[in-house]
Amino acid sequence: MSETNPAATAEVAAPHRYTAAMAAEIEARWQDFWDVEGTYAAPNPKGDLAGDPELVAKPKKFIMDMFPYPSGAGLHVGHPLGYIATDVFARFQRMTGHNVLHTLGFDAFGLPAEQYAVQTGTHPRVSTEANIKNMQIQLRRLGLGHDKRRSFATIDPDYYKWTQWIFLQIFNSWYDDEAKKARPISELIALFESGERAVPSADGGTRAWSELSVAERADVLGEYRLAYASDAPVNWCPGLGTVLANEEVTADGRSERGNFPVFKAKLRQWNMRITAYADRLLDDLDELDWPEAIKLQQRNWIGRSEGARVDFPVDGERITVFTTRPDTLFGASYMVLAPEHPLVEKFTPDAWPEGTHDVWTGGHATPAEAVAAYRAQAASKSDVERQAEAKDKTGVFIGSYATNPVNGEQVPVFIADYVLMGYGTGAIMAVPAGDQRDFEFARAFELPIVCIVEPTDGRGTDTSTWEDAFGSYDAKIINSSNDDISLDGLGVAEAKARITEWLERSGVGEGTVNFRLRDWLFSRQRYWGEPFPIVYDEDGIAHALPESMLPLELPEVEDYSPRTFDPDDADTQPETPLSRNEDWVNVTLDLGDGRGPRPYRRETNTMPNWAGSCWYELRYLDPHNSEKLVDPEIEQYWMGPREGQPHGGVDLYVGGAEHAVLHLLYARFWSKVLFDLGYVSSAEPFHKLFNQGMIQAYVYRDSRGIAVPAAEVEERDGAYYYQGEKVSRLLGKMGKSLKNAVTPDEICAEYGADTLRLYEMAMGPLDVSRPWDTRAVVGQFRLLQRLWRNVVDETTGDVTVVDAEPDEDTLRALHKAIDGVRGDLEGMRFNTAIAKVTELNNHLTKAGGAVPRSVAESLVLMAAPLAPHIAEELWRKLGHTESVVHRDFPVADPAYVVDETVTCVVQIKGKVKARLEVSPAISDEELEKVALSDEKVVAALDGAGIRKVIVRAPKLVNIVPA
Ligand code: ANZ
Repeated sequence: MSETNPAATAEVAAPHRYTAAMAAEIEARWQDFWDVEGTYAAPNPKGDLAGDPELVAKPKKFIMDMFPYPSGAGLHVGHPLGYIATDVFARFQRMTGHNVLHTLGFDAFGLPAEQYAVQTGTHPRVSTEANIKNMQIQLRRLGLGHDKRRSFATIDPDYYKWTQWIFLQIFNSWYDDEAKKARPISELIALFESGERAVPSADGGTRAWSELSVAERADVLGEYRLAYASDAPVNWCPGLGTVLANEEVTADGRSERGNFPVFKAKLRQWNMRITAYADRLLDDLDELDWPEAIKLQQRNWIGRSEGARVDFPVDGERITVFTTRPDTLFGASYMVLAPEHPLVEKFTPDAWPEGTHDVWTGGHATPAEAVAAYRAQAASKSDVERQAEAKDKTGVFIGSYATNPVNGEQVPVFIADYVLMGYGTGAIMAVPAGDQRDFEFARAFELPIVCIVEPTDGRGTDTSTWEDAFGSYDAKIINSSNDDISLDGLGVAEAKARITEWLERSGVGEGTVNFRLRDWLFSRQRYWGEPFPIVYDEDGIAHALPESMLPLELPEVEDYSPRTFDPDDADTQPETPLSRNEDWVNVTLDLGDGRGPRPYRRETNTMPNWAGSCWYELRYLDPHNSEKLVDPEIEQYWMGPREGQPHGGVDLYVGGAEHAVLHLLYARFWSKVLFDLGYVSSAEPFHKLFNQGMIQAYVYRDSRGIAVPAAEVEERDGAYYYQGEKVSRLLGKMGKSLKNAVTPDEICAEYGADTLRLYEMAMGPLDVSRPWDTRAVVGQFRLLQRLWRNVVDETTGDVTVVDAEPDEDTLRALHKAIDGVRGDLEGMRFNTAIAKVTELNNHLTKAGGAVPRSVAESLVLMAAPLAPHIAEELWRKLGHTESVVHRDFPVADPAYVVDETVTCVVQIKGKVKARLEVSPAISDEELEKVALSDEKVVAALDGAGIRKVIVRAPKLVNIVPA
């Protein structure tokens, strides 16, 4: 799809025309100038970045992008959409009296660099730093007004020193449920020592802290620390040699990458106790200015459910279940444990009880055999697959019965994979009449289905005729009474309250809140991540490194790849790359704890790639501080709470919606810990969040379905051809693999960065996805050419503006534009702002003649946030010696903003009786009032009553007299 490039064909007759060559020259010159001058430096109130006190005294704006991963592929035009938007916004804020902090760092730990290292032997640092350099060059060309003094990469030891430091603060803290905040672990130890707080023990008895061994104390504290190591069932993939996140496992229990089997294995892993913050993470969402869709995703992810825990006795022991519907307890006709539930062995007898139903045994001779076989089968499935709705329910009876506490009935206990160990208590009471999964299971295993809710859909109470469960919350409870309590006739909410009260009174259960949120698995068997600042002594007890030993730098290793194993050998264990450097792993250290130098073994896992992005906003504030993570006064200045932002935070954070739960939840959690411990005044990292849409691109495929280079496709009569062969066209993602990537460099070379910026902003509302169309870019280039021509003579290069008063028409056009553009930029409606600038520019072009200086200057100022290079150039040409960047944005004169009027015709019985000058925006009601009170109309009606008034605002009123 080639075309003639108007920019390239600069006419000799117009040597001062705005062309691609001129844009390139202007842009490079101002970029250099801004760098040298430090135009975008945002002064701090103190410290090494302190500066201009007048600027510091202004209200602040902290405007941030989700920082990029420096990929080897570089940027395509989709990537900078958000960066350009925040830049336009930041520039506008600078021009409206704010001290603006806007910068960009790099999120540089992560898998791709490591895989590249495995393949090529290049150290991940080398390839990552090269990628960062390349990206910096690409970004610089866009004219982004970043304060470069504040940029960093998460792989810089000066940065990850503080990531490790935060880890230590989290490790050395516990959550006080009463105070509802994190506190230093030393305070918990003091409470244990003084006896103010009982030391928990597994058997429920009491123990004195002084009598515990060092190892026992470590174990107790491990139950409280906000960062703790535990043996958790994780997805272990021997074929890849690593554990995987749930999202990396396919529906049939294999690795997304490589298609190897994945097993559930218990491995010692680091976790973050994010669950302690579930309530606060939920509550504080209310006050954030975030898209509702993202808030909803976080709420669902945290998943607060109110319900009850109920104990079902079994042979003197008990199984505790979590249910959201304790009101359905009378309908619980069997129980299910997750296959991994620790009580399964205990309740699995040697032989099947007398009269065990054949379908319950799975054909196995003994319960133990049945359990073992079923467990093996369940272990090879992912949680997602186990919960899949449309699958046949499987399970097996374990040979024991429990007692339903409300009616004393003996109910059989099963294991089934639809019950997950990681949720609630890992055990359920099954109510087939009310829960669809239980219903399907009951049908498959021929279990009783007791009707305990009166169906409202006419199906009747005979469950043998039902085709599915009746799960409604708007129905009455039936068949639910014992000697002590009756729920019959109650609605769900009331029945829940009543039965919960009864459970508590009878000592068999209690009301409880359950969260779907799980603790955050925080270790990876990887090389390219932050090392843990943790060492183990000879007894295997974990110790924190003292702050003086940070940063703990990544050691060199010979081989970055994970060790892989026989893919089918579930009994293997991962071997971390860091463990291969024995000199680094085994060390003698004096931790300063009074124990003197001792031998230790370092932790050899690394942190997940989310760690570095959990707190980077704070480091932008005070990037060179070697004493503190961030100076409190500086943090307070940029992030502290203020009116309308009760939890403080960044004023605007722009990024993709795909980070709804992971990054945004983790970052909120770390903020809250740092807030509780008194290191920051903001309890939330990001006050306002905005999700930009995606730039999509057409993907062209040949008859085999293979993508062909989009740039070489030709269009003929609505069909598309590549090398003469017809190809299909579909809108998709942009990327190298789809052969449709367009780079910002290409567009900058062809038209300049200002054109690219305008085009990206003009494509549509920022939050909507839009297709890239290279052919349309020229439209914005032409706008800039016209803007240039309104100020500069293309032949002589002279400035053509005149010191004359603009005419009334132009004044109206100007002030309307100012008013509109101001509102649009503030509201991030960049596309409509550009439309208004275009309209004004066209008005001037059409009016012909020289443009009055005052109008030209306003126009340039309005264009400055959007197209900063050409604006800076024109501003200087207009005779100014200071940069346009910090000039005041024009303010509209309200006298010229009011709409012009339109003429409204008032008819009586179809005859024109009056003409009114009214606002084009007048409402029907208002217009009717104005018309009926008009002198001429009153006179024409001459006291006659009115039968009907037909109003078509703003142009017509038709009155029908009585
Ligand atoms: C009895 C019952 C009757 C239930 C009924 C539902 C409907 P939410 O709302 O998502 O929190 N459940 C509890 N623990 C489970 C586990 N580990 N694995 C699978 N399912 C589990 O879901 C809570 C409900 O999911 C609980 O309430 C329980 O089933 C089930 F008419 O108990 B219910």
